Amino acid sequence: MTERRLLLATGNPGKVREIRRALQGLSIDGALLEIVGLPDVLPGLAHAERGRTFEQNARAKSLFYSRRWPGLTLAEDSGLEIESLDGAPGVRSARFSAPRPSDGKNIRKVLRLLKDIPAPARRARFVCVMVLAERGRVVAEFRGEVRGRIATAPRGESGFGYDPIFYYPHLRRTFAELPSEVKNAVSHRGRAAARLRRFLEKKKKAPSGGPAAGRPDGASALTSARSRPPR
Ligand code: ITT
Repeated sequence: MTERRLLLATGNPGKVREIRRALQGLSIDGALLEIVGLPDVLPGLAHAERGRTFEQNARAKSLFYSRRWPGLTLAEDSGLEIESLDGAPGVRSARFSAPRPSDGKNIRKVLRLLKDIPAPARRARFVCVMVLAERGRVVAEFRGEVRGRIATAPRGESGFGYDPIFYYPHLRRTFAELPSEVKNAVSHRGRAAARLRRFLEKKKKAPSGGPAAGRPDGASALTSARSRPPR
């Protein structure tokens, strides 16, 4: 029997919440898309990240888990790029304060490194690359970005990771001060997920497996969602 459940292959609960919300209510072939997480179906399995780009890491994660799961598998790699730090922490965002990283320590390290940098030069962006794979093959890739600035002190309680110091000028709030549906509407992950959602909606209507049919390398489906620059 065909596996109709989509595996959301991430160990980060913040990502799980946001991606579930972005895909909620999506039905494929008349049935509501069921999303399962790693602890539900592949407990105890972990994948070490080694790539130098978000694309490499997202592909590697998605392919790794898709070889162990019979249905569609979605993984994503994301992070914060700070202009005055030459793009750091980038793909090292989760482990920026290694050896025992935490969101709090990561934030403190960023604030320390930027302590003499004035507001206009604190430009940053969040990037998210999602890769949908099936049985060891990439089906499609989706990229989302959002531009903002690094605040001088943390503000807000929602979200996760660097949200308390990511200031989004269009709404004059840090991401941690936004309700999750508002963050999802403008964030790197929300933008990538909106593209994924449209792709899955089209895929179900296409008779022969969808727009990526015959082009499973995903290059044809690579799509990007960039934000407007900050005002
Ligand atoms: P998985 O690999 O299991 O998906 P991870 O947290 O290790 O989980 P990444 O390697 O992609 O995932 O690291 C992403 C990090 O980037 C994340 O831990 C945060 O520190 C940061 N980040 C990404 N998106 C974010 C967001 O929306 N808000 C705040 N921080 C974010």
